[in-house]
Amino acid sequence: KNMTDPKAERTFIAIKPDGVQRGLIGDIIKRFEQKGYKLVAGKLMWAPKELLMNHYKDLADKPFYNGLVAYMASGPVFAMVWEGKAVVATGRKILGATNPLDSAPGTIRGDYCIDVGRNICHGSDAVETAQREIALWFKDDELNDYEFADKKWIY
Ligand code: 3AN
Repeated sequence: KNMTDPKAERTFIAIKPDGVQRGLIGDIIKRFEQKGYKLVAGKLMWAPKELLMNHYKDLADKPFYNGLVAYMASGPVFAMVWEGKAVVATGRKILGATNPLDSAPGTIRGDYCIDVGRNICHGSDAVETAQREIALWFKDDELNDYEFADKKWIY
């Protein structure tokens, strides 16, 4: 796989326990699919605390860190890898601003939530972060390498 191809950019998107509990998995997948991104991996997973602490290690000194890890461990998460042109930055736009009070209507957070501590979804904030997070949440053989049947309508 040619990872310098911009179309091969990948991001880690997770539907947090509140998103799963509220039945938003289908809606969130739909938004990435209809944009034209390709689902590379997906699984429902009750994440171990150690994985979540590692995932959020850069936030370890924040006052909300323990609560964040407890929230993420409170039920299963739907973890995904999405692929396509500028998917990291565009994926963040689809999610909306971290604080749902700042997220625009039409974004996932803008449409569905009001509390930063229950903001439904996670998306990698940079290409390097995405690589780290994908490796943390998925084994190599869980990442599916395939082509869309007819790409000319998407790119
Ligand atoms: P993002 O997830 O949009 O990259 P980060 O990395 O600043 O944002 O925060 C990671 C997660 O930590 C957020 N998605 C949110 O669930 C939680 N979080 C961020 N700020 C706060 C806060 N002030 N209070 C509670 N939880 C927070």
